[in-house]
Amino acid sequence: MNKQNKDLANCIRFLSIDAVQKANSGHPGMPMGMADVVTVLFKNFLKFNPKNPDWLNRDRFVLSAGHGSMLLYSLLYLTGYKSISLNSIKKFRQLDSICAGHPEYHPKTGIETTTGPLGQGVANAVGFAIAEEILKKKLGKNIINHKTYVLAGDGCLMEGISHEAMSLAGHLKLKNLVMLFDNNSISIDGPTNLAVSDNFKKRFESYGWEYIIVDGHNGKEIFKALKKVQYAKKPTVISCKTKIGYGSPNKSGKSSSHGSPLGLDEVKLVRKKLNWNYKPFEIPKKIFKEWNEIGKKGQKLESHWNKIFKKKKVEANNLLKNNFTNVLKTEKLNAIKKLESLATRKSSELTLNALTCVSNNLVGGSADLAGSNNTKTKHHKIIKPGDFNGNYIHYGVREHAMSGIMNGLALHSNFIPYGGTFLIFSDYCKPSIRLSALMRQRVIYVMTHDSIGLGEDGPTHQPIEQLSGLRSIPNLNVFRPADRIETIECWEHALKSSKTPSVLSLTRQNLEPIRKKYSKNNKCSFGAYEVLRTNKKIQLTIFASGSEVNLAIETSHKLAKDKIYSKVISMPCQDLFDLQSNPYKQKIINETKIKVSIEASSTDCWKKYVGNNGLTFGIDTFGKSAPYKEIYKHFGLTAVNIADRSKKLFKK
Ligand SMILES: Cc1ncc(C[n+]2csc(CCOP(=O)(O)OP(=O)(O)O)c2C)c(N)n1
Ligand SMILES: [Mg+2]
Repeated sequence: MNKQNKDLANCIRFLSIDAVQKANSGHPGMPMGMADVVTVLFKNFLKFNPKNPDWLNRDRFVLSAGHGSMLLYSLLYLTGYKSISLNSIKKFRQLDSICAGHPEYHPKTGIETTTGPLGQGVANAVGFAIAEEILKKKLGKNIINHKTYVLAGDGCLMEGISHEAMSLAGHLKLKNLVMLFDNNSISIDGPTNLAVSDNFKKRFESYGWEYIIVDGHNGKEIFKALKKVQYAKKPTVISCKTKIGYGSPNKSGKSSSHGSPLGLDEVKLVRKKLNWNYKPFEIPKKIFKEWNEIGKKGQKLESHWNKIFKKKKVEANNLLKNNFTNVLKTEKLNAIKKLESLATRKSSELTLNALTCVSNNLVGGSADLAGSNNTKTKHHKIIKPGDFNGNYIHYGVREHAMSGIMNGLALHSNFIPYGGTFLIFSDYCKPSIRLSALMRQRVIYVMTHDSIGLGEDGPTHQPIEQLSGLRSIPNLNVFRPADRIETIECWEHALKSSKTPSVLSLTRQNLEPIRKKYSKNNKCSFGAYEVLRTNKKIQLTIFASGSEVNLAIETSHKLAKDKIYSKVISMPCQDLFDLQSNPYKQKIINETKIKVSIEASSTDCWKKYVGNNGLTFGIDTFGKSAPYKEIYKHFGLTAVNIADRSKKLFKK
């Protein structure tokens, strides 16, 4: 590194060291090790404008190794982002500081995504890169032509999600994706050779990536590699041989610099070693100015870009729009005209069929289950290697990466990604679903084969605890529609929820229609509503969702014959119901003392509705391998059994 770059990089090092020291917690090693690499990237290559962090055509910089968050905060502060002040850096890891322990996504801040769970950022970056390519096709390459850089560590690359995501990236030939691999051969437990002996070069090359190895402290080598990737034909990894904790006489190259403050004595020694004669948090004016100049370069780039964009602004804005209301209204009317027994996965396909007829930014896909999840319609165009003129991604059997990639697609601009798998495999998606919710991203998970109703595939494929688990994730709407109309309404709500991801839990088996009259209102948006009442005055409330609403209706009629009158509440979304006004909730829940619930799944999340006097009909063991009607019988999920047992509640 030349003197100027060394000074610039040392600003990052010392801000990181000092912030971690002050917080008395955090990870100094990575920022110290990668400071040289990111200095060259930000100074010479990265296209960004701190004055407009959300500039559409900016290069995306994703810090997948989120524990090195101080590296990102230092860069954002030094280059002039308003979001990060020196004061917030001094409050690193403190309540409500933007400089949180791990980067937390906020629009217009320069923090592109929430990272920390290792490997997620790699999948997000693949999503950004796909989004860039699709948008480029839509708007033209003089308007969209940015790169996505992702900084990943040994940990990210050990995680399975990175294998999935990088394999797909190579297959699709995402040439604008660049990984900066912090190849320091250290993780928490010590040297990585305790656990890994991958040949990285062979690994990346087998994915179809270009592999460049550089000394991560040699400015010229870093520059040369970054220059080369500007003309890449494939995704590229720049494998940066670095020293974790660079500059620390006693801790560099050791895992002891990974995740704890260096300690005041060691910090003094680092200052001496790197010849940094400034106080904690002090950035010498001259170097600070240089960093600021680097930040200012982007303003010119963006104003030049704006001139080109202006000519196409109306067209572009139209292309970025999502308008579904009319399509879905027509779809509801069509459904009423043709009432038939349908699986909700099929109803979802019909809805998608209508949605994909009109222009919008839906990007569909499935993890190798397109035909089972019914995610692909005849209007879809498939995204292929090097050909992004499409709106459907065959993710392959890569559920985790699919979910992380969808987060990237949603974060990038105005795309609404949806992706399918079996509900049981939501467990393979969970870490990314959680991040969709935490980041408030409109990602739609289409999860079919949602209960024992899938039948013969047996207990390995029959979800039991999945719905309960998903429902307990904050800011995630879990929908389980009961028929075609409900499926349309759940899709509508999911599409309109710009700050909340959704799971659509759909059946494999056919269901009889429940809603037979057109209603303008989206009843599913209330989370729960009445679908049947056998008398004006009732003694029993029966809650059910999805495939069990019909069972609830059958049970309710059966009980009426014995003069036990009830109402049936379809509850397609517990999360939304819990947000309703108190009077609405009281009306639904507290009309009768005695309540039962029916859902072919874990009964946990129904207990709060039925209370102590009620019964929950469901399954709290593993499922069974058999034709589905037999499994329902086996678990007592029949109108006869439920009616009999409910009746007993009145004899006490
Ligand atoms: C999914 C996940 N598992 C475990 C962790 C805990 N963790 C944080 S950093 C780290 C080691 C990462 O090693 P590396 O990427 O090489 O980072 P370095 O030590 O080089 O900074 C681990 C295990 C995590 N953040 N995410
Ligand atoms: Mg490492």
